[in-house]
Amino acid sequence: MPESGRLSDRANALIDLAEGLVGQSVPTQLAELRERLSQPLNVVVTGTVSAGKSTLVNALLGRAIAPTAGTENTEVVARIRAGARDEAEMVLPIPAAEVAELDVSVRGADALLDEITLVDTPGFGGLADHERRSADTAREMERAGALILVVAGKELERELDTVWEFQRSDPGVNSAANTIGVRTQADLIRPAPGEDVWHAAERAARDLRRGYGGAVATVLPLAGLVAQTVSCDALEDHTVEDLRVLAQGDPEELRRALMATEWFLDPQRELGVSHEARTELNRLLHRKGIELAVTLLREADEPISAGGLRERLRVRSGFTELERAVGDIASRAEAIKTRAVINELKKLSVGPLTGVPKEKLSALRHAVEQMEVSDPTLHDLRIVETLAAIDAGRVRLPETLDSEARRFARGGSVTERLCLASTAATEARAAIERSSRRWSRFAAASGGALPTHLRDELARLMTTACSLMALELP
Ligand SMILES: Nc1nc2c(ncn2[C@@H]2O[C@H](COP(=O)(O)OP(=O)(O)OP(=O)(O)O)[C@@H](O)[C@H]2O)c(=O)[nH]1
Ligand SMILES: [Mg+2]
Repeated sequence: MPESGRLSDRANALIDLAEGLVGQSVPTQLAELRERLSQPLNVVVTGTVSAGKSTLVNALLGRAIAPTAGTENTEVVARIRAGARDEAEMVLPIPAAEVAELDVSVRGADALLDEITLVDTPGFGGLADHERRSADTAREMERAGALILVVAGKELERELDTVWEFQRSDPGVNSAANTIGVRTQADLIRPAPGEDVWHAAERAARDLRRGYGGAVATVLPLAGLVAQTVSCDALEDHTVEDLRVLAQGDPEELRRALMATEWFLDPQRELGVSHEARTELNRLLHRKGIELAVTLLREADEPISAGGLRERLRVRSGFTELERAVGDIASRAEAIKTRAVINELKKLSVGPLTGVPKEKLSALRHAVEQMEVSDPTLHDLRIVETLAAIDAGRVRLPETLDSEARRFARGGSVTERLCLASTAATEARAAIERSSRRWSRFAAASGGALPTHLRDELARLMTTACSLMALELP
């Protein structure tokens, strides 16, 4: 089996080995595993009807491909992946009754689609035909490699069930680490008196995370429509000029107009910006997004350029954080898929399989276990998962240990992980020893809020990571 090179090569070599040992007994299963490994990771976007799932998908793609609307809209599952042909324009409307699902290939897509396939689903809890659509979504969950749960209000039992089902469907692979919660429509959250809107959004996201208990480690607030508009380059310079005019006008007048969409769009109203321009602004940002943009323009010490405003909206909408979280999953896609392969092979190796002698099964089991414990990338994934479990329990590690564990979880070179100034092996060896001792002490120390099993697990993983790193040194 190759000791170096891409993780997927090593996983394929493991499947080769399985083929030699037990192939005749389970040929289709092994072919499926190979197929799964070669495809991008399925990231399924689900949640309540009309929460803003398709809007979020478009924001991540940087193109408005998935249809969005104010009433139940996504009729079928849409699988959006990188491909040779560009089918983005032909997507809809296709009558739901005529197709079971849509497979949309996007050419020249964002690098994100090299690693993942985004799956937009109709979600749960709609009115029309909701049994069938919910069943479609549930089926999609079985093929999910990661989950983005989009929620626009308080947590619902139904959504939590979905998360549990996902995590239970493949226990060694799916966890809080590949589940992202998003509290969307963050712009519509009503702040407490004197509270900043964004502060209120962060609070709502925290409440949601608490509501979901240990199932979701991260819940990010997102003003989805603003995110989509900025990410899809739809906020043009002339629109920014209109926002500037609004920002320079009478603040009280604008505040009152923005209290209701109809008031803002009232043709009789004088705000210095035409009715058409206001309609366009409302389509792109919604009244709350307009309010946010105007506030950003007013608050700036120096005049902001159009590009500067777009950048600030990107951050303030929560999109920067979301993009980072999804990017993290994309960068771990190969490891997540490999873990799934390992799990399946492990299940096979427990047997019995018709016509396969016990010795061959135990040879397979041995090879699988060997890869599981010795592969640095898979090992990093376990650190990620343990950190997610710790986050989900809302416990904090001591600062130094926390940042060290997160550095290890990100992977990278020995120098990066240990945060060293030089690449000298002697220095690295000493740092590895120090780190290993730190984690052994951490394991031995008792007390604190962290549950013992998580403390032991993390300490064990970190000391093993140190040993694996030492092996990398010349
Ligand atoms: N103000 C505001 N509006 C949003 C946000 N996200 C989505 N919307 C709007 O909400 C409506 C529904 O958004 P979609 O993205 O279609 O929602 P969905 O969850 O895909 O809906 P279905 O596919 O019908 O379940 C659209 O009009 C969006 O423009 C947000 O964060 N803030
Ligand atoms: Mg939708």
